[in-house]
Amino acid sequence: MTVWNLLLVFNAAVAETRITLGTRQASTVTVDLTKTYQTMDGFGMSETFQRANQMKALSEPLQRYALDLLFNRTSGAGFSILRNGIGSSPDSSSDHMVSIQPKNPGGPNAAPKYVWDGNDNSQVWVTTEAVKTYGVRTVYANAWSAPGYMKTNNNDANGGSLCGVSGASCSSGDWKQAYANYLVQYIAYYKEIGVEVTHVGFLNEPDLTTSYASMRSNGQQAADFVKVLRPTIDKANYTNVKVTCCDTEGWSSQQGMMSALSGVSSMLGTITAHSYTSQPGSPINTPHRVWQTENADLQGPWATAFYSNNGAGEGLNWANKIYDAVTRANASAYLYWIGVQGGATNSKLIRISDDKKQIIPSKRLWAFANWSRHVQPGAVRVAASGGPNGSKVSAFKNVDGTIAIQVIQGGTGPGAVTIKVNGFTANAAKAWITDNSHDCEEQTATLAADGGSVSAQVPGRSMLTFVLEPAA
Ligand SMILES: *[C@@H]1O[C@H](CO)[C@@H](O)[C@H](O)[C@H]1NC(C)=O
Ligand SMILES: *[C@@H]1O[C@H](CO)[C@@H](O)[C@H](O)[C@H]1NC(C)=O
Ligand SMILES: *[C@@H]1O[C@H](CO)[C@@H](O)[C@H](O)[C@H]1NC(C)=O
Ligand SMILES: *[C@@H]1O[C@H](CO)[C@@H](O)[C@H](O)[C@H]1NC(C)=O
Ligand SMILES: *[C@H]1O[C@H](CO)[C@@H](O)[C@H](O)[C@H]1NC(C)=O
Repeated sequence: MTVWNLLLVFNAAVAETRITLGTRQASTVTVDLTKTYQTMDGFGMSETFQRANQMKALSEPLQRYALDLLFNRTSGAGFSILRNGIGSSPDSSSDHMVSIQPKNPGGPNAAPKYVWDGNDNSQVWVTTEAVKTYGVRTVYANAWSAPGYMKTNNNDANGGSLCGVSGASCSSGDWKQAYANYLVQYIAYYKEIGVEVTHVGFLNEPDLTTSYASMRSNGQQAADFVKVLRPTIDKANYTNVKVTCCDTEGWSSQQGMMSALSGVSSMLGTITAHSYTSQPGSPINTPHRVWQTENADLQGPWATAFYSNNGAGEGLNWANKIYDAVTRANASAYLYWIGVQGGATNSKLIRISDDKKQIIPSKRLWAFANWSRHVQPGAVRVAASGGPNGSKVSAFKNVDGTIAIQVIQGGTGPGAVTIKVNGFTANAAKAWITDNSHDCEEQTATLAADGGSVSAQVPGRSMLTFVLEPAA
């Protein structure tokens, strides 16, 4: 018998085994480290619009538990990005974010009258904890609007535009430079307390007018302001702070603003978009990293399941949404709307009970955890293919050399999975499972004797994360 005949026999035997074992047959995920995609910045959420005040009002043990669930890489989601709101409101009533210059100083050229309460609606507390206790390095400060007196409608709510950008002239004058100075002052206040703001945004959903802080802008108007903001930030020596744009309501509306922004591309750092009116299904045309900065199941009744009836708030759905943004739309970051707050909707990942005596994490949090604990800032996405029928697979090479692989099994069939990373020898491997009954719990992963592959069982409707350590 020749070698070729032997191989044929071997293959026939494998085929037969596959038929016999059906869904229990091992399937292989192949990872190719030579085929690289985007670099990751991380995963995160926000505690803005006074949600941080709700956290701060909890008992001390519950505060710690909530912070651990958000930022701890061992016992929580290990989030690496915090998105803060830069206030624009004249007061702190209701859930308003108060401005650092609540009153008009007397025109765009008057000496500024900044006011800093050192608290920023408890965002100073959350940010300091995130950065100093848990090592979060990416702080995104994002304004929903300029203060009312800088705008065409003289109100920080209800839309209106920044005075001085194309098509927005005001009798009070051109406020572009004053707004840029204002944003730099916000960065400076955080610098004074030892927190580096790494990204700054001057718009939120500029394609939507709302009864809360909101400011309209098209691409041209955003470009007009970027031309003033970037040099103002540089002049203040915050040259490492990246300017983001534009946190549109949906992915395709952001794509629609890109051509008008092309003239200021070199002044932009990161492209940001939300997922409410259109989902991140394809890459935005830009040389910059792209972040999905806000999404949530805003109205759905509070749901904690990983999988129940495919409801919008279920963990498996969120594992899939993150997968789509990262693998189909090239997103370098994925942020939920709110981390911790009270109330009966799914607009947050973790609920404060009505009596404020409990903190209840949903499986959405653990779906995020499967990504954010193991895909660290700076990780590069690499090619991954294969996996059990009905599954989605992705893989990343971390800066420390470990390889993180996600297998989302949306189908009901359980099975064994073997991971092969081409050209990589592992000396250790771990796997963690999340499903209806597990929250990122460690699962047995078997490393082949030669370090060339690792295998584990994947139940139906679950998500498994593998981490492979390189041999020295
Ligand atoms: C994906 O993003 C990276 C930057 O993070 C960029 O270099 C690459 O061209 C993008 N790919 C596509 C298809 O847009
Ligand atoms: C994170 O959680 C682990 C496990 O509970 C704990 O030992 C560790 O101290 C926590 N880390 C921080 C920074 O609080
Ligand atoms: C920025 O740095 C330069 C060089 O170190 C220094 O001369 C200048 O005063 C700094 N400007 C501000 C606003 O801190
Ligand atoms: C994969 O699952 C689909 C339905 O979920 C089924 O139609 C198809 O035959 C399956 N393929 C294999 C190779 O089992
Ligand atoms: C993924 O989430 C599940 C719970 O939904 C959890 O059991 C599992 O430990 C998570 N895995 C990781 C790596 O965080």
